[in-house]
Amino acid sequence: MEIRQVDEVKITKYILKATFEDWMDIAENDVVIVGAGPSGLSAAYYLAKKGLKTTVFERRLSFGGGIGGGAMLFHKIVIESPADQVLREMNIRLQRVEEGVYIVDSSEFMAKLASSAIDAGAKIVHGVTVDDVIFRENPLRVTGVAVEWTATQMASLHVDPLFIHAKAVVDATGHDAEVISVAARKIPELGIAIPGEKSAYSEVAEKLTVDNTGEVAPGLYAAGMAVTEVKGLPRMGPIFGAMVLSGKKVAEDIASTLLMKA
Ligand code: 48H
Ligand code: FE2
Repeated sequence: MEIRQVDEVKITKYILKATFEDWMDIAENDVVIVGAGPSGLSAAYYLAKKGLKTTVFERRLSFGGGIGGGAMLFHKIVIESPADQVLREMNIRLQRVEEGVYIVDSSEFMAKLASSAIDAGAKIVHGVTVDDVIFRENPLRVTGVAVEWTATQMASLHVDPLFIHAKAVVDATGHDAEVISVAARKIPELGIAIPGEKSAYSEVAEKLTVDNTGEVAPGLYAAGMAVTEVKGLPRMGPIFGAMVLSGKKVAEDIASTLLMKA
């Protein structure tokens, strides 16, 4: 077998050139999604499918957020209808356990969610933490995010972030609703009060989470567990239908706003 020989410096230059071309491109977006968990990846899939330029920033070097850890590290996740339709679209195999209730392998769930979002056209960048937002007055609006390397943050280095524009920012950071929390604290004019998530009540939590998904301030949206935190809703435990449907709903809300304006 003849393996093509590539000089070390060429490897360096190809990587740098392609990386910076990408960063130049993703400095301006239709939508920035913070977090590549189930809600963020579902949102990215549906937004990209509608032709919106969508970038996902993920703090870790992996996909799936809480999917991988499952419940107490067990590798099965429960999904209920109608979220099974979304998983079927992505060729994720489901095991029916009762009418409208299914079990899915966590590894297959996260791998196919991520590849579906990427194939639809979303860009996912790992190792980047969003630690602030950009805003404008008159009219008051969130217009983007501040990004920093996760590694820089872990090393507690004093490094300023870079700024990224987006017509819509989605907080899909999970239980802590990190982006909305920072916006609520640093831009009190937005009038965001965060009551915090309630204890488990799965039967009602799934529907409440999906129904309350959407815009929390102009330009700033909540999806997934960030919704329960921001709206004071109960948690549901390791059942993920609402996460996927919340991602789908936020994508539909944003698409209807952005595509109407266009
Ligand atoms: C960049 C960030 C930042 C940041 C966090 O936690 P997730 O899986 O979030 P959801 O809402 O899509 O799914 C929640 C689900 O996993 C869950 O925990 C459920 C259903 N719990 C129910 C219960 O009762 O406990 O994913 C969030 C992702 C993660 O990958 C984080 O690393 C990432 O966001 N992230 N990325 N900048 N500031 N904060
Ligand atoms: Fe959780």
